[in-house]
Amino acid sequence: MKISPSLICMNFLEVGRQISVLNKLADSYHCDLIDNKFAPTFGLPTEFIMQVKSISSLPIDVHLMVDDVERTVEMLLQIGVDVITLPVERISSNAFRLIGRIKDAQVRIGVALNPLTSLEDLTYVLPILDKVTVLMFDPGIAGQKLINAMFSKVSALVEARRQNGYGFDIEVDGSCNKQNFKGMSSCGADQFVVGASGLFTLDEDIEIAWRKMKDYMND
Ligand code: S6P
Ligand code: MG
Repeated sequence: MKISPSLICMNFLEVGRQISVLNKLADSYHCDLIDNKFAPTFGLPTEFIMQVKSISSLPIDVHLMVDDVERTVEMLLQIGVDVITLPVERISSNAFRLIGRIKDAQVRIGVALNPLTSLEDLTYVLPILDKVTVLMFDPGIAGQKLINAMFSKVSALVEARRQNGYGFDIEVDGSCNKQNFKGMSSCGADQFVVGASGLFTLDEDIEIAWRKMKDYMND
């Protein structure tokens, strides 16, 4: 099981302190990049991602929620991030070209599915992915209610992986918190993006917040 804090949910007045604590606890960082077109808000600036990179050696996973995927990928390859998670809904005309470009740069490749996107859209690409991210609610805004039907999407993905012997990780993003964690993990998810409800609002002190998160995960 791997835990990836969603940095857009952190306390920006405490970035340095929170990152220095999370560096010792988290498995990777999840950075939402949003263009206010694909999803209705703005995400983290690339400058922020570069600064986090300068004070951490944890893998940085960038979750793209943008229309102009190709241009954004080029920027991220320049920065040198570790994982790029592409929006399935925006890559249909050049998915294999784009994935090839990312793989050639030795960067791990994930795709994220909006709640309405079905797994069939991934059939031909699943064998070459490092990670699939199931969005548990519509993209862009933190703190929304989880869509229950997404649990069966996670289970179907676990089954597809088992049947075909694929190697991708299965990540859940959105509303991963005390209420939903057990359901997510019993469906077979192996990577958990924790945001406002699952980590950052549990306590002002990030170390205590992390402990509280681990408590509900181990319950
Ligand atoms: C949502 C985004 C997520 C959120 C995170 C919010 O579009 O992809 O990464 O930042 O999931 O967490 P929470 O606890 O507010 O649902
Ligand atoms: Mg995200």
